[in-house]
Amino acid sequence: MSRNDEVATRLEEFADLLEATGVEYKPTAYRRAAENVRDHPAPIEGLAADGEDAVAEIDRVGDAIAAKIVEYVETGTIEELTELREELPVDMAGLTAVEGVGPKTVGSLYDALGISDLDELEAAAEAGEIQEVSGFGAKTEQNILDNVPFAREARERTRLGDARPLADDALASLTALDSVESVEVCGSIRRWKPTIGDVDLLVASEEREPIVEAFTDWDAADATIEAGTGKASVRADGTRVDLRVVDPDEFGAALQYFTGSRAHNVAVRNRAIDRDLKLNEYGLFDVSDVDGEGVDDAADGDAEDADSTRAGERIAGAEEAEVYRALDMDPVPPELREDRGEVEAAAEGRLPFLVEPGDLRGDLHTHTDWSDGGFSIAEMAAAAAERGYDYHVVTDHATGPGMVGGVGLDESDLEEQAAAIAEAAEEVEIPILHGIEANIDADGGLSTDDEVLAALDIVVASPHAALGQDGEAATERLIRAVEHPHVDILGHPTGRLINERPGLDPDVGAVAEAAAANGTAVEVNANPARLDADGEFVRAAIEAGATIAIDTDAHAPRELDNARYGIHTARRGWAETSTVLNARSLNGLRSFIL
Ligand code: DGT
Ligand code: CA
Ligand code: CA
Ligand code: ZN
Repeated sequence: MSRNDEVATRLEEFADLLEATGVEYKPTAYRRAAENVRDHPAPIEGLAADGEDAVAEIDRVGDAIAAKIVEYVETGTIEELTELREELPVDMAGLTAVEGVGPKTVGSLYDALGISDLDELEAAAEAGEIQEVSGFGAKTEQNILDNVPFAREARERTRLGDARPLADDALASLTALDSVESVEVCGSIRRWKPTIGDVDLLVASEEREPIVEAFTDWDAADATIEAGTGKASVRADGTRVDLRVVDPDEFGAALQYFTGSRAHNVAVRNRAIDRDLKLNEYGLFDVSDVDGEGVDDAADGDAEDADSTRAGERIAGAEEAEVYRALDMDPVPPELREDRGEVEAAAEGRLPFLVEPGDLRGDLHTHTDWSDGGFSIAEMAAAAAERGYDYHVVTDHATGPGMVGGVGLDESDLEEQAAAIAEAAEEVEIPILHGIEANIDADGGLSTDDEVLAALDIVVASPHAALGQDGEAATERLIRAVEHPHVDILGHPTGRLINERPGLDPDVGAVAEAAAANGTAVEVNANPARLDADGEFVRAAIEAGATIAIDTDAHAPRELDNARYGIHTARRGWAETSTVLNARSLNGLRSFIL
């Protein structure tokens, strides 16, 4: 966490506490200031060293807030914040993670019932105490009950998009060490799950201590949780990062073991047992010559420990792929390791030819400063060309419900934009297609007229409002949208925001069938806050025979690099290169969107 981030987080906490205690206006000022501090290009500690005036140069940071920032950078605390925390000793972040619970609600519930954390909130709701508080009713209480589990999980798990860059940073610093022979991420992050509990890293080396030491000294490590022989855990940016160091000849087996998932590993281990072999984190062993006593040299002697030995003849272990091959399987890509048929497929030689990084030829869902993007058509298209794409598609927002602040384009805006696109196309090396992101109404209609849609190259239709409707309504809504003759791509189908809101809960099989039948592609929105459709939805789409689009929904050039998250999410859904619309040539794309 940069110091700017840290200061911004403090200011936001300040704003929440002020709001909870009933203060008006000030909270908004603190939140705006926080946002600008977070985005400010210069390190805040440098400005603070130059004094309050330098800090107050940041947009929306007035003298009072600047003084608090300097106080925080100099002393590590803000006196007024400390007082507010004492006045309202609650887990604000945890409680406000519950949809519908804001700082004001937290303040009222603390005053009335002394509720200070998620567990107390849930218990009070279960006991029917919340509906008795003035200003609250049975409906609010039920909402709280429904939303606590989501909030709890959100507090415990980190978004892939936050954890992956952290893991990459750790990988880079470990790779730089002389004694490191190989290093890999494992666990859920290697399987590219949308959220991860902790980051797991594996190093192959003959040495232990220098690596553990370098790891606990890693720049991003805020605290060491534990450090032992060949094992350590640190906290970095609020996320736990586990490191294990193993011998190079055991690296492949350890990688297989610690990548998981547990269910996948059970299935693979059973194949080993069927062959009179033993698979554990140390290797794959032939135990046919080992008698019972020989095996039983583990510390505690219970069943699992008894298996965790190096007894027997090692037949594989240095390379992960050789572990699978020795079990008569094709090596299974990590994204598939969820025990959803991949073990059988690998044994029968019918694993999918998964889409790979580098397969994409263009991005089909991007924004510009014509709607809520921050960059011009030419800047975005040039960034796409720089990334080696063959074409670029601009899909700014259409007007409609869910579009706040008039960011959406109407018919005449789109005519103007068509001319601007033609002009921009002269400046960049790749063709630019003109599309739109239309809004899917609550009942599945589009808030853009057919003639307007017909004039465009490509139509992405996405839900932006009414995301709390029930599953049945959501299913009908999305089916109607994919049946629309002008819709080419169903954009971020559920509208979820990971760890923030669950989004729609449609019958994915039914939506997938409709998408396949109508020649509408299902988008994997690669924005790491979305990853929508998720792996399960993609799998349903693939099984139904639908086409997949992997889009970043970029609002800035660097967001085009989020494509990696979309690719790996599509892989979790068994998507092959051939089923990915934007892995096709421009001609292939054109014939699909006709
Ligand atoms: P997470 O961190 O909650 O997102 O999920 P994972 O899958 O990364 O789980 P984690 O970090 O607890 O452990 C990493 C992998 O190591 C896990 O996928 C499977 C393996 N593993 C860890 N502990 C055990 C264990 O006690 N038994 C078995 N069979 N596998 C384990
Ligand atoms: Ca993990
Ligand atoms: Ca772990
Ligand atoms: Zn959208």
